[in-house]
Amino acid sequence: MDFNDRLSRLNKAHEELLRRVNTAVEGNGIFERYTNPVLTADHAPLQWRYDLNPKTNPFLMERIGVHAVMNSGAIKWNGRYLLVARVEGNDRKSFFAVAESPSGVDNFRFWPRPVTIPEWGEPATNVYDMRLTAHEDGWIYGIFCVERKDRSNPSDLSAAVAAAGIVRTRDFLTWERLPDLKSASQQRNVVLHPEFVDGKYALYTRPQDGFIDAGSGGGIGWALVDSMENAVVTSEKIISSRRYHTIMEVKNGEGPHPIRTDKGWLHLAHGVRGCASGLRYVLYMYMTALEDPTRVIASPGGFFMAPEGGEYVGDVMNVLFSNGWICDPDGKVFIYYASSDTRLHVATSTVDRLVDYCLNTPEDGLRTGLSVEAINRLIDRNL
Ligand code: M1P
Repeated sequence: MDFNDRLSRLNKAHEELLRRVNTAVEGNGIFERYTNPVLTADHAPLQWRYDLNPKTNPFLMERIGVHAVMNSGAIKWNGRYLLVARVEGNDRKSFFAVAESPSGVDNFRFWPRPVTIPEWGEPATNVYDMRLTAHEDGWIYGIFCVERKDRSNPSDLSAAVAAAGIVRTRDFLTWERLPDLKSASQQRNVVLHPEFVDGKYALYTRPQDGFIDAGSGGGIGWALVDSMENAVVTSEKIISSRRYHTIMEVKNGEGPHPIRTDKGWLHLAHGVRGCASGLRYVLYMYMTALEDPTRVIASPGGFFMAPEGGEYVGDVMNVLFSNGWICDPDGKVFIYYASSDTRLHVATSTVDRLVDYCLNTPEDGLRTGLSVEAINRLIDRNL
């Protein structure tokens, strides 16, 4: 093997992947999917994975494997589309890395180094799923899941505790770590609302009894906290509830922070149900009132997006998950969603279309007879 030949082949293939043009595919009118994922494990820079010195790596072998790139926070920054991606190594550890694109749908490139998140308290075993919020206080906050071993249960090797870690930045290079969210229960999928509410910071929460099980946690919660430097949840109100025989029977969680529209706050979330093949994760939407973000004003029934084709297959099958979207000033919306905990895709829509979807899709009637009635009403209008 010629080291330099192999290196130039690797570089060429990598550059071709990064320059690949993405095209929209016509869909259901609500949003468009795209032909290619926007980020995959293969997008990780070669410098992260290979020792490029022929003396110490004569076979030019991969030294550190990157296994997946998935659930990514998203933000428009200095005119570029920025993702804070969850990158997972072969060692199962996730970390964050910034990738940027001029278009939002293709040519995403990772910045040279992954993000170094300062530790707080007991060092995290794993971190993932950062939600970004450019808050009206002037900071850009990232809230993410911090996983640590459950020390109270040493004999169960998979026993873990989930908490919400908090960082803030102004440039995505320097990150200030703040204390983890204090809450009576474990927390995952915590998201910061972009505006003060009653002079306080507002959080979407997801109280859960255990690391995996939402248990008695009723759904997506809402909590007001006095400060982000010492964020303490004293009471939570459930605003998007889990229900029997729905797409969110087992659990749900807020996606990115909601988008402010003339007609209300537009929310993207994930819902989970159990089936013979395990847990099925789909995306759903809802809207809340501008003057009271805890009051649901639209609840379209069923899923907004579910896995399709190759999206079903991956490390954790049958999963769509989103924790990032970007709304451009012209109303175009870029929805970044991961499939099967393996790769990241984009779908595009507009605020007008998403609001129309939320306001005009029938609610889940919670029983089959009402689903048939809804179809019959539509047929009647079409006659
Ligand atoms: O594996 C599917 C998802 O499982 C978890 O989601 P939730 O918090 O709703 O249980 C997270 O680990 C998420 O990252 C993952 O995509």
